[in-house]
Amino acid sequence: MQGYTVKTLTQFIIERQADFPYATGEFTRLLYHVGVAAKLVNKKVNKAGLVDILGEAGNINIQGEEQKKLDLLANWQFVQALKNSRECCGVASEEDQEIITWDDDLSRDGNYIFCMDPLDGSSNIDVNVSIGTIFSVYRRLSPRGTKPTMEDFLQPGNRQVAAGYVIYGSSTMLVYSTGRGVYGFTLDPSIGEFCLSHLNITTPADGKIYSINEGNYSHFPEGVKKYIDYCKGDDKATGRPYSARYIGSLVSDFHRNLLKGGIFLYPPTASAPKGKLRLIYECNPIAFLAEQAGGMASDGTRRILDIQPESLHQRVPLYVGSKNMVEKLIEFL
Ligand code: AHM
Ligand code: MG
Repeated sequence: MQGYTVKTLTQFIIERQADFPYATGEFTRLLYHVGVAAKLVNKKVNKAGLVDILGEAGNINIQGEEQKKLDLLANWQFVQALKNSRECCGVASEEDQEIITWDDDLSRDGNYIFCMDPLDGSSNIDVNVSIGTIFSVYRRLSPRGTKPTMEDFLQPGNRQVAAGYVIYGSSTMLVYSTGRGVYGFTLDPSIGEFCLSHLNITTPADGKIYSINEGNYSHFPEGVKKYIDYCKGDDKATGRPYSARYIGSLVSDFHRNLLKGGIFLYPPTASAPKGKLRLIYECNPIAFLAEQAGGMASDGTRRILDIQPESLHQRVPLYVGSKNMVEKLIEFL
């Protein structure tokens, strides 16, 4: 009989549990539930073209954007999974103005805080372009057995205990890090399991891709304009001109650049003077993964992971990717 050996996400996280001193299995259970929610969301994303769940749900989310139905479904699915895990005491989500907490004793006893963008890039849903879930995990600061407080959620990114994303693309992948390298798992739909496919991902120190919504060029800071001009310049020695690649879906743009080498930029613009992307559940997890893979993430002056958050839905400029490219950009800024 012919078969093939796979390492599933569940197996992998159980094996890795021993990496954490005094590991009790709580974190392992939390990640397991995240994997289950990702599979359920994947099923819905795949079916989106078939059933009538496409289109706008009619509500406006806290950022003033129209929420798509799948955003709401994904949000609900992850919140349920986190509640069921009993290891999470509170959730911050792009789709909810306030933090989510539960009243039962088990949840209040949970040690972890979960921050997420349940379905990022949702404007791409209707046109069959890859979208993603981004997440970030912290240990709570407030005592166990109590309701979490805002302070638990406003921790700088350097305190993340784990971060990751799920990309719903031509294949579905879950990529995560607990601070000991970055690992990628590809969903095998025939067995319904995420299987280890990318061991210890490292990103090239140099790349040849720049990713930015260049339509906003006239509104960019001077340094960013000059850097874009540099990317387009002709110089064999540095491999320029670079290629421009922009999907408009952060997870997909970051994932491609992570594997191939490149820089992603979301600078301040006239309509978004502080940048568009949210620090707590978009920039921090992406920055954590970038650094774990050997890359770099900055807001232009500060390391993203060292920014002290001031509010749940705060936005910051984001420059992330291959180390030498981000450093070069900072020279221009
Ligand atoms: P969303 O959270 O409302 O989906 O917006 C975030 C998305 C990112 O995925 C992407 O990088 C960015 O918005 C694209 O913005 P723009 O259309 O301004 O280029
Ligand atoms: Mg988003």
